[in-house]
Amino acid sequence: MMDYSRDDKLYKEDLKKKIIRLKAKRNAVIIVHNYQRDEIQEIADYSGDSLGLARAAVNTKAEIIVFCGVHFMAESASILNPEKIVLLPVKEAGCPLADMITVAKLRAKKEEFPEAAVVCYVNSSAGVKAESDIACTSSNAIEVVRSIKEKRIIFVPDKNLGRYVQSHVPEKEIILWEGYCPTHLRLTEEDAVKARRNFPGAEFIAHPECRPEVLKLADHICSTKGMFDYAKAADTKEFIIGTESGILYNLRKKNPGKKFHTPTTHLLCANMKLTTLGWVAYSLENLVHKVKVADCVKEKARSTLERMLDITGKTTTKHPL
Ligand code: CIZ
Repeated sequence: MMDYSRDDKLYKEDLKKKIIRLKAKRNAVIIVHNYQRDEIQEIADYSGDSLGLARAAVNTKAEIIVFCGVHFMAESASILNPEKIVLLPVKEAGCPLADMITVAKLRAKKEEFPEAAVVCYVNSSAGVKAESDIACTSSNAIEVVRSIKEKRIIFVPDKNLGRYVQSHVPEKEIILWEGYCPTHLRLTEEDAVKARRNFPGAEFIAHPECRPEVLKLADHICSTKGMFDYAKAADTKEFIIGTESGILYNLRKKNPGKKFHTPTTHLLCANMKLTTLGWVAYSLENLVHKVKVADCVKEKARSTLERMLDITGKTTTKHPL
């Protein structure tokens, strides 16, 4: 039995070897969100945004999916793969944005606007998905909203993403929800101005969950997947990245000739950082924590996710170990 409280380099190497052994024994796959710790990115079979990871979960032949991310993501993987075991290594890894909406409050809003369609950002619970017509991620939100026949749309729960989508789809009337991502909100206009001053040759790429005054200062606004595509294709050699700083690991790895800066050291999601190598090994060894979705919402939430998957392209990146 390993002492999971240790944190030295040799111990981490031992843990990685143990994870590889356990993965083979369990026929498991490790899928990792872009915002996870560097040490977790290093053991990823697949890394990406929630849309890419949802697709990876659907396509894998493995029997067990170890989902290194937060609860709503693992829940989506489980909904889309009812026959597979989905493990979330740290059961407390939640999402404050997803917690800013409840099923009861969404039902009340639907009663207020009965003619409106409901689009839910994937950062929401299975219950909220079950009450919605279609899901979206930040990489396909505009495409999803454009695809809807209704003119009025209740967009939940991120108001900054909703506002950003509205600016691209003026023909729709978007009713915003008062939710936000506390990590992205921590990036202030002052931080962005300072970063632009400190790195005058860099392009500033911001995530649509950022404040509108920050988005006004950006050269380019996109999802994490969009950030990988943009950084790779651009002639520019230096970038300021306005999203959770875990993304810097793979941006740097995939673009060795380019420089990436965080505009502030505060862009850390505490929930994303809960997952460690120790927890992944523990999770595989003890088959915990199994993510289960209540039968009463599973089917409805699945249709909401599948409607999104049906209209958007393939986005997963494979990282062989
Ligand atoms: O969709 C995701 O995974 C999130 C939370 C952000 C992004 O832009 O990828």
